[in-house]
Amino acid sequence: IDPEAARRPVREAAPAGAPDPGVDVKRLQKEILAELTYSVGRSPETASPRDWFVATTYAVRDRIVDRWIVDHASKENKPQKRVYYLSLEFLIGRLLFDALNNLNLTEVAREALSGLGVDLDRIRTAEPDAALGNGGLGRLAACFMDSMASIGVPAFGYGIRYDHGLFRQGIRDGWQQEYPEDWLSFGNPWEFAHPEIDYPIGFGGYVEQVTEGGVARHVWRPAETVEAVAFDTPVVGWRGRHVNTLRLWSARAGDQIKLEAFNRGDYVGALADRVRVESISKVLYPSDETPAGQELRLRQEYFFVSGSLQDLVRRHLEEWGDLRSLPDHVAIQLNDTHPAIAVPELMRLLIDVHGLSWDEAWPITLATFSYTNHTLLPEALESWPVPLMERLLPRHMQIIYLINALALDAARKRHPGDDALLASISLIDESNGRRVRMGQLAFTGSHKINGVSALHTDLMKQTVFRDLHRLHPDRIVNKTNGITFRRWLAQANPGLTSILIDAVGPEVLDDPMRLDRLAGMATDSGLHERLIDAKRANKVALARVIADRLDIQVDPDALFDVQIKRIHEYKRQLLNILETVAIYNAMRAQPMRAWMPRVKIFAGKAAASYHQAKLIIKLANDVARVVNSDPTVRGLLKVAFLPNYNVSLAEIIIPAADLSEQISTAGMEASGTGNMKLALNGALTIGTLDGANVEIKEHVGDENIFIFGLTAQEVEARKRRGYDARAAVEASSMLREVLESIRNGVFSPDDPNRYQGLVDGLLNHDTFLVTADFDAYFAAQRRVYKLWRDRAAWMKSSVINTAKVGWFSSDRTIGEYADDIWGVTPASR
Ligand code: B1H
Repeated sequence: IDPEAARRPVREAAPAGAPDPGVDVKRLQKEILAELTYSVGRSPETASPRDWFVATTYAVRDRIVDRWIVDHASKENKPQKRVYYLSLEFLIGRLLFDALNNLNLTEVAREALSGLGVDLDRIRTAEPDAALGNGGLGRLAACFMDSMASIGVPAFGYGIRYDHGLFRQGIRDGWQQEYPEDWLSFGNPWEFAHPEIDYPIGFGGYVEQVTEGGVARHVWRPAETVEAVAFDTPVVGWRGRHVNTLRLWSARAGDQIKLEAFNRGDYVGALADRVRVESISKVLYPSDETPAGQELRLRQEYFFVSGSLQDLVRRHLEEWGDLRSLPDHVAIQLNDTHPAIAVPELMRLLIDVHGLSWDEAWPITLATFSYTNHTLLPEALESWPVPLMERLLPRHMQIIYLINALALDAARKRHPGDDALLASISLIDESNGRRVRMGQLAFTGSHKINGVSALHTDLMKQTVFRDLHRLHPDRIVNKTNGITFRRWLAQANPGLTSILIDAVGPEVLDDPMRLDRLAGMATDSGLHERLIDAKRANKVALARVIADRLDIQVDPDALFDVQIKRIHEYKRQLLNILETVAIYNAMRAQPMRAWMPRVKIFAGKAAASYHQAKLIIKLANDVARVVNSDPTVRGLLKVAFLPNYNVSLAEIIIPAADLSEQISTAGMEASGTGNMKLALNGALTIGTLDGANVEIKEHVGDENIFIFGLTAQEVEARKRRGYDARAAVEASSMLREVLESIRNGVFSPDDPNRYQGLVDGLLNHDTFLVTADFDAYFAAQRRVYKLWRDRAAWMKSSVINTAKVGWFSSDRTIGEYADDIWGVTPASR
């Protein structure tokens, strides 16, 4: 391999979509056929779409591997500093079009396959949707991997290779059903198994003090050991310039104890043990914002953290020979507190295994780690019972106590007598049983702590980390989230992309800030027409999906109003449903008024044990059934709850959306990233001043977004005063009517009491202030329809949305992490 040649871009700026003159369609065709024959073992005559998908993936993967080897395998070529992104979730979705698009091979592959009588779009859907994550946090990790490879930040993503990703959601009689997800059942052509890359991961046991040459040392003697085995997926960046690695760990039982059991003839017992040990990497916890709190989850966290740290320490020693230089060459990002056990684990490795002193090890640890906080919801802040930690990770517990003692001593010196401060920064929560607080641990062990939007970062400083921030005012920084435009614009919406290329030039593919030039054309009627056509085609495609999956006919010319995200009370899907009922009532009362047709589209999963969220799904489906079968509103209003929301479904819904619902209770959504994807694709936002909505508003301008409702401060004040929902409902005749109809069983004639508890709950303790914001939300919806009637004005706003959200590219976000947190210089920014 000639490293220089392999590093050369596949092709410098050329319009997307045009076949690449440098790469022969015939050559790719030959390669696909060879893979089909010799790797898949099928003839073109008998190959299924899946076989073709696998063969195509192998052919594309080969091209990535050349560059990958250059980026990874040569010691002379080692990067100055690498980033290690530790995340329990990577919601990557399908990868074929990612790779094709980034290598500029999409059209070449389309032609190559079509010459073989195969439709690329058909085999695209044969790829399973890798759902190794719950929602925004996991998808962010996937967007970051794409951006790091694109702007040239040498990086490894480290996580778990779950056998089963997020459950598949079915809807039966309106109720969510969970079914196991099986993405690996037909193999995974993207990954390279490395059974030879394995590390022992210990659990339980005891800690021994040994003295060697007069020096006391701690040795952890685990009771059991699991092996972490590496599976690597290459992550190719834009134009194939850089390739990084997503290394996921799978659990494998070590064999020693087992052999003993076999020798005794107890092979059933030995196998049972193996199953138990290997269960660590079996399934993703579908909790999202409510930590599972189960021992298995803690085992997962330690398992992948320890494997990852052993791996990166080994690599560092091979490359640089001395652990004292670790922070010069390694930056470790903790994606929320899920990997926070990395702080004591690195201390353990440095001190117990590699012989450094505590005073040497601590500055290294602090300079190496940084931590991203993703939520302030009190119920989402991870903590583990001390007895569990002592039993499972006895050495780590000792180290945590010592970190805590030193931190508390230092704080006491600066703030003598401030017991409240000490209690709040302590790694141990003494208030309900003794628990280790993972947020305080991650903060104390990191040189930078970041929030994910400006508002969220401010609130972090005022709430959870108020006292830690007082002690370390230089640590908290903001890094507003971003999304990869390559997936969420170029791949998901090729129609819009080619219009944008015509309007502002192909350079927009490399530089999203160039979208800004579109603003000057915001009133161009020719542009409007093309955009309306492209959007309509996307809406027709979505309408087909709705018809296929739900047997509901929707009008592609209606306004598509979408709320797609995890189902959570704070995200307030309920507020949206209440408005739906209100407008339904209004239409029935005056069917002859000139209503603008609309389609309300919902999608999202609820945690399996989250009863209230599941009831909200049922309500959405109950309302849908009644509305969709009512002839009075036929052609005016349709409601669709699309099952099994995942990355692939998002790629269909987002390009077809007109209105984006971002209506969380202010102060509760840390950032949101769907809000960015929808605005980029030309949807207007109806939303609260929460998370990144605040910054989207600043970018697109007040006239091009529908903001309503209480601010975070006002929410705070209401709650402090004690909010009276009954009074609010009394004051709004419309809301009263809506709640009464739901409470009385209008939407649940088969079980008229179904929603009594839900409505009474709202009246008695409306924790998420749904009733407080209802009137403002309803009024904002009316502003939406006023603008929608004036299509030129609407399109102007839509164009400005697309034009002004270039800043929300995850390339920008990663650039900021690189500059301010990691100290890495991207090679291709
Ligand atoms: C976000 C989570 C999360 N914040 C616990 N917190 C989990 C917490 O399995 N668990 O225990 C899983 C996920 N996820 C989201 O992160 C925020 O709600 C969004 O507002 C934000 O955009 C996203 C990415 O920063």
